[in-house]
Amino acid sequence: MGLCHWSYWKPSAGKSTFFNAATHQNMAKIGAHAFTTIEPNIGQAFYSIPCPCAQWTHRCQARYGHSALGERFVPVLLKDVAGLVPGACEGRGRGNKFLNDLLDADVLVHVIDLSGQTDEDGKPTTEYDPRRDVEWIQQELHRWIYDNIMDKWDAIIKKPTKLCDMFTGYHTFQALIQLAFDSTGITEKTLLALPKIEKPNAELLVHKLVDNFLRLRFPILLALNKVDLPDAVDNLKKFQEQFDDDTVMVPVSARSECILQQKCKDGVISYQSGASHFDLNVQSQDLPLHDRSEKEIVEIKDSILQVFGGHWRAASLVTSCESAVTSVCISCQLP
Ligand SMILES: Nc1nc2c(ncn2[C@@H]2O[C@H](COP(=O)(O)OP(=O)(O)OP(=O)(O)O)[C@@H](O)[C@H]2O)c(=O)[nH]1
Ligand SMILES: [Mg+2]
Repeated sequence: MGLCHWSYWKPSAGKSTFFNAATHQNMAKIGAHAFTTIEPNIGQAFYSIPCPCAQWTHRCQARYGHSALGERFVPVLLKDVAGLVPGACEGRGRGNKFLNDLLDADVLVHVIDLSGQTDEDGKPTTEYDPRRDVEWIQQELHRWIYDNIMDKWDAIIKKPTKLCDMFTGYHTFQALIQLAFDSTGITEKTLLALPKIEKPNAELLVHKLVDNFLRLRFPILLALNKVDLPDAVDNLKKFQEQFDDDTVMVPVSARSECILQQKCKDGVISYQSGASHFDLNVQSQDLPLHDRSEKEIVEIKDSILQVFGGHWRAASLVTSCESAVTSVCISCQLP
């Protein structure tokens, strides 16, 4: 099994729907109200990497985990956790229990409701700016680690090397912690001088250190969900304008993907996840399709597949983050 990816964040953003689509199962319960998920759902998803045979005329004969397009599927563990609400680090919602649930993750998938129809607590609203979710969630993560450090500040001042130990509890390795200190410019000399630094300056240094640690320890993917709803396209433009190329974000409609997968299981269409089209099966063309059902897949074709191409980009999302993790490992000179 490869990396662990935790699909997370505020209630009703579509985390469980995303989980079901990525794992090709209907395991997670979905609901139009906040906190449908309490206990985490854990399942296996796949991402694709190019198989060497993609460059040959003949495809290799791998029996499992191989597509006709010359891709290999690599398994990853995906976990769908309960929603996070602002103030979690002060105990709101499931509080620190939620944050502690994240510790086993290698990559965090931030599922965002791009339609702006849910507020930060997951309650129905209109015209909510989903970019705010990126901010407050990063603040929650930041405060979780920052507060843990500052709670022990008196002890750290007495023995400054203890500051390094404060990061060992986040299921990481020593080289990554070292990299966070290096990128903040904290040397052994800086550490030893810590007791003499004025408190506000020390706080600034710790904020910078926590930012660098978070960036390295928890690469984040933004899954911009519900792209099928009104306002989502306008909000997508705002995201593209505000965030730089280093931010990994992909528009998705987890609900549409679940519908296409189900229609495929029912034999109505032929469809491969990630493809930019589906074919109506010859046999089903003769069948009288249920009106609503037909309308639904025609809408997905027109508003999702034709606009966003192969919209189900969980695979490429994960691949992008895999490279983020790999680059951290390379920077840390790990195998
Ligand atoms: N239109 C649309 N609705 C979606 C999409 N994904 C999820 N939903 C709907 O959003 C609502 C919440 O979905 P869930 O997957 O249960 O959300 P969640 O984030 O797991 O919610 P909690 O477990 O309560 O934190 C449900 O009514 C879903 O049908 C999507 O891509 N498009
Ligand atoms: Mg859920």
